[in-house]
Amino acid sequence: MSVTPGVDAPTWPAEFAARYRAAGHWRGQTFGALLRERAAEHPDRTAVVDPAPARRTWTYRELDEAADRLAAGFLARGIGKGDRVVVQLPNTGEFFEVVFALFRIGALPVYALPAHRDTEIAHFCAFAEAVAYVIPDLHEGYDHRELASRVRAQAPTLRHVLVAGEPGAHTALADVPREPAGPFDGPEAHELAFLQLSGGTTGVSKLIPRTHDDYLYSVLGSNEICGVDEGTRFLVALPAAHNFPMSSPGWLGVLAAGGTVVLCPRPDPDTAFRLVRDERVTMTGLVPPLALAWTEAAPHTAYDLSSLELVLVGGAKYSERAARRLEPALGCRLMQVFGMAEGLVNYTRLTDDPETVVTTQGRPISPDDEVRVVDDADADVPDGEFGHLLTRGPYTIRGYWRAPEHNARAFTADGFYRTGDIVRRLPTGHLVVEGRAKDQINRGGEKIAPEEIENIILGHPAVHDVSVVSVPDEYLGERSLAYVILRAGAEPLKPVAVKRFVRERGVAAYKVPDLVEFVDVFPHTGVGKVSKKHLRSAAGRP
Ligand code: AMP
Ligand code: DBH
Repeated sequence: MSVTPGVDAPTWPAEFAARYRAAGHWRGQTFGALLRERAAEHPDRTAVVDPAPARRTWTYRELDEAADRLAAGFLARGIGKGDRVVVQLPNTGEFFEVVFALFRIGALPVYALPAHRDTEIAHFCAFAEAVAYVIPDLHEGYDHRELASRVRAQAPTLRHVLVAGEPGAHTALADVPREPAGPFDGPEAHELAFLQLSGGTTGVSKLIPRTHDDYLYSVLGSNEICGVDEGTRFLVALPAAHNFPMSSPGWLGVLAAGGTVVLCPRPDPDTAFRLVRDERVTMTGLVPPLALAWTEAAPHTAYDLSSLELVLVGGAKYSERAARRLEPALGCRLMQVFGMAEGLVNYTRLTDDPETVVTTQGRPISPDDEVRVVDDADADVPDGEFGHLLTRGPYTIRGYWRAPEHNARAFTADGFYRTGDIVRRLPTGHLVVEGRAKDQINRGGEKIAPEEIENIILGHPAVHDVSVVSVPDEYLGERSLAYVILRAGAEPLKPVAVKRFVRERGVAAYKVPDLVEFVDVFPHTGVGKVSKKHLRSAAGRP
């Protein structure tokens, strides 16, 4: 089940690839080789700390060797180069053993989030034609083994379910044979490293194909901007599988620099602050609602947070008011980050003046990131004016995985990615995110495609039509609201019944509508399609 670059996933035209190599952006190194290099340089330094339930650590040598042995075990089980493996692990040490083992043999992790349920996992397994699915046994009280059994029944390509913990009906990860490391027919740096998930605007998440070369460039660039070095102790507070805590600068940046990754089982201030104190954490990345919760809790905490040097905040718009409060409350520096799993990442800089840090979402990592701000006809608008953000560059994909029709809409003919974000560019190059043109809800950094939820609600026998929109929320930034039109003569429903229906169809809990309202008619546009814009303004949104 091999992968053909340029066919399964569009890639950079040769002249661009040559330019990015010549500039030194693409270094020809794989993630596996990078870990090997760090392990050779300082084998005994701590790479990963998993504090819960009992503190476990991995030195660079231990992580490198564990990845080798597990890689050999995967090969022995018939998992090989180009195969897709859905990885749904929480923030535990096993996550790192598994993904580095897969990187080493050139199998591609498909990064599911712990919150994903039947609908999402079945889609990833089927669409990616995954051969294996890696899960925890129980996480936050939820039994992933049962989820795996249901998914397996519908996913013909899935040959292995591997469980970190008690395997139940499946195979224990610990029982994958750990042969001595062999020389592997590993990937080359220009080949794919993994498939990341898009937030999605249509019914299902698209898969984002990232290569070793392009991703490492963004990660090493992030390290430079954030000042990551071997003394960095980075707390992974968000799910490790998400692009932000992976690469901005994230755990991959920290491992690339020889620092220490500290895993946080839950991001609430009490759990996280204790870890900051115990592990002398210096850096972390948070979504705005968490940053606010930390800001509010910090002045009252008994834990010593003085090791914290830098907190990155991104994933959704961080209000200027909240941003102003972070540094005084936490006693560390703030950096805003505006990124996307498709590529482009912007940071405010440590050298920026304080006003720029609280009022902008930063500027691109690379001088070779091409940014255009355009009107509805794709004509450039002057700096300072609102427009659609388009981007192209050395770490922005040229197309989603096996999605030619969607790619034709999501990319311009000359390869710019249409981010769907509405921004303003300042003369300094800093971007201010002003809104969004794409049909998506950003619930505190968790992205929801309304269409996916609308399709589920339409399956309810009493529902005639539905439109899911965002409404402003003080804490999350946005929440979701489902306007529902019932069928004539249908039994009246309660909002809670609609929410239960969505939950029972098996989707991540953050996608269940926060609010449900029953209406007789939607505002319609001229062509008769539901006008999301009207619905949003009816709900008090511009
Ligand atoms: P995804 O495509 O799921 O990786 O999500 C990326 C999207 O998250 C961006 O296109 C923005 O819409 C949003 N986003 C990320 N960071 C920020 C930020 N700092 N401010 C506003 N929106 C953001
Ligand atoms: O929201 C995101 O996807 C995101 C935010 C900040 C991201 O992918 C990133 C930084 O790398």
